[in-house]
Amino acid sequence: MGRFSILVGDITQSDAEAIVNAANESLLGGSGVDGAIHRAAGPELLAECRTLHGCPTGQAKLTKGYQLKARYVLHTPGPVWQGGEHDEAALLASCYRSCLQLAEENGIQSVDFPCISTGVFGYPAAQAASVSLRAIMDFLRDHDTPQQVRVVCHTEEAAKVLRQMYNFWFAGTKADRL
Ligand code: AR6
Repeated sequence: MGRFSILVGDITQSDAEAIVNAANESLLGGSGVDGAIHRAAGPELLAECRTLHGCPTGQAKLTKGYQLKARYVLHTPGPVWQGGEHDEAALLASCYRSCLQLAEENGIQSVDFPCISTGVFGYPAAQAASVSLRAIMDFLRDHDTPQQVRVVCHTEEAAKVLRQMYNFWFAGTKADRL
């Protein structure tokens, strides 16, 4: 197994050292994966989030995982999709990078990501997949920590988009066809 993989599942059940929460700038919870993570972690997570006073889009903040299996949660507000010409790609890439940087700073060796911004925030799945893969693979190329990064997709369809994108850009598919 390499350092990177794509799977289908419920990120609240993840056994990674840290999971990423696709949050909003308030960091005070919401629907989607954010709601699921807060429900699974219990009320102490919200209590710690209240002490953080929010987080700008594209940045990340770390909390404990409380009742989750994951020891930590990396909270990052993704960009709201506004058609693609409002810095969405740079902000989305920055979410992935910020989480990985924070993981590295804290010696966290395994991180599971959801597909940030692709639900309520409306980022088209294929475009988000290409941005997220590039950001993750660039970081892994340049850093030894974390040792393992996974994207946990909620649906098989989302995983298929990511796998196709990964195979095209990073698994030699392109070179094989030349
Ligand atoms: N495990 C893995 N992935 C999941 C899970 C889960 N349990 N639940 C949903 N997803 P979203 P966003 C996927 O809407 O677009 C919240 O209200 C989902 O299928 O959770 O970044 C926040 O508070 C989708 O692919 O996050 C913000 O206000 C992906 O997670 C806003 O929504 C992200 O969908 C953030 O919107």
